[in-house]
Amino acid sequence: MKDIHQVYIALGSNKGDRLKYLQDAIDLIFVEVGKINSIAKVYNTPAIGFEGDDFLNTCIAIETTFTPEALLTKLQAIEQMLGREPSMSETYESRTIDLDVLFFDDEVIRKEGLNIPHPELHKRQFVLQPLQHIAPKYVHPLLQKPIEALLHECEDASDIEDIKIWLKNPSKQFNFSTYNYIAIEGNIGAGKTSLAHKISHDYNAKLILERFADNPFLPKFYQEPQRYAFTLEMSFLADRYQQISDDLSQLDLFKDFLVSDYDIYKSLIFSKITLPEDEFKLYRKLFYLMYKDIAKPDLYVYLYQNTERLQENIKKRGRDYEQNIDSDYLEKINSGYLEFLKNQSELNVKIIDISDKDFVKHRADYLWLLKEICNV
Ligand code: PH2
Ligand code: MG
Ligand code: MG
Repeated sequence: MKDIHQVYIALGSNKGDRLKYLQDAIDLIFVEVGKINSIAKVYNTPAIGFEGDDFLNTCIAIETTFTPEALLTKLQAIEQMLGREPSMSETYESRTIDLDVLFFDDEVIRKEGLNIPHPELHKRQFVLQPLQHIAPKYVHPLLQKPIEALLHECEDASDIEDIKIWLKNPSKQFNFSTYNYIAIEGNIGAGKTSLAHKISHDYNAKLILERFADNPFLPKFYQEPQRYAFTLEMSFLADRYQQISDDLSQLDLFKDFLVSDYDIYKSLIFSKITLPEDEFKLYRKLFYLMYKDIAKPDLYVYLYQNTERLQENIKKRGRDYEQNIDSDYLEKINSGYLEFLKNQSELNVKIIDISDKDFVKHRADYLWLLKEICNV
């Protein structure tokens, strides 16, 4: 995954429906920029540095993969969307919304138009007060003091007031709390692992990943399918069985649910394609013996991707032994999955067509996918 940066942003509004502008800005940041980790209380504050109506101010902690420059550009675009007018003078003016980057990891950036940490933040109650609420121990990378100390020392004596109305975190619209165990399935190259990673990171789930990388039979199988199919399927089955039973028995108290990038049933789907009939029958007997005492996911997500895009993804990730997979083989696997899913009455299955989406590249596509997964 790309580098994830921890960023603090100050929000202010002193024009129009101030509270709504703050909420709209947070909602847009969530969609356009990244996950919102925390939102401070909202304070009513007198305008500092110019004559104007009182502000509402708050701060948020977010995560983003953007560079500081790209982040700044995005935030300016959001200010514009929310009716911020370009400033005509050197002095401050009233504004519907102001979004300032306070900190970007522990970086110090001093460039034309890009000043991080924000050069004034330690002099302003309207920044320090909300910031202290969400990040009291965060150490200012230049002043080398935690926010709580900066607030304590701050000479700005403005009269600021907690308005006791809370802003909402837009990530709450996705409700994963009804699930204990979500399995993400899909063809080779559909993006199962990327999605499982993102969900586990964003929603505090324990991640279970298929350990195919160290399966010594996989490269051999792609070279000589007939010879290695049975061995390969057996070793996958043994491994998946062991992993799933281990992971499901060691519940992690600090995680909210489990998310895996496979479901054990894939063993049967693949073996039906790779094994001759008689071997498949033997395999199936063993499979069901193991399958019956394994916990099933309470949500089974099948990511449908078309063959062309699967081939592109397989190229992109560049695993040597995967480079010559036939499109025919991929199509057989897809049909195998769909055939299996059609006959599942006990599993809660969601088939999601992602053939015109790229949830790794576009956050909007990722959020669309979360909505598909969570909407019951
Ligand atoms: N922002 C300013 C100048 N003055 N005063 C308050 N109370 N709140 C602000 O957000 C604020 C300000 C420049 O951005
Ligand atoms: Mg400002
Ligand atoms: Mg600004």
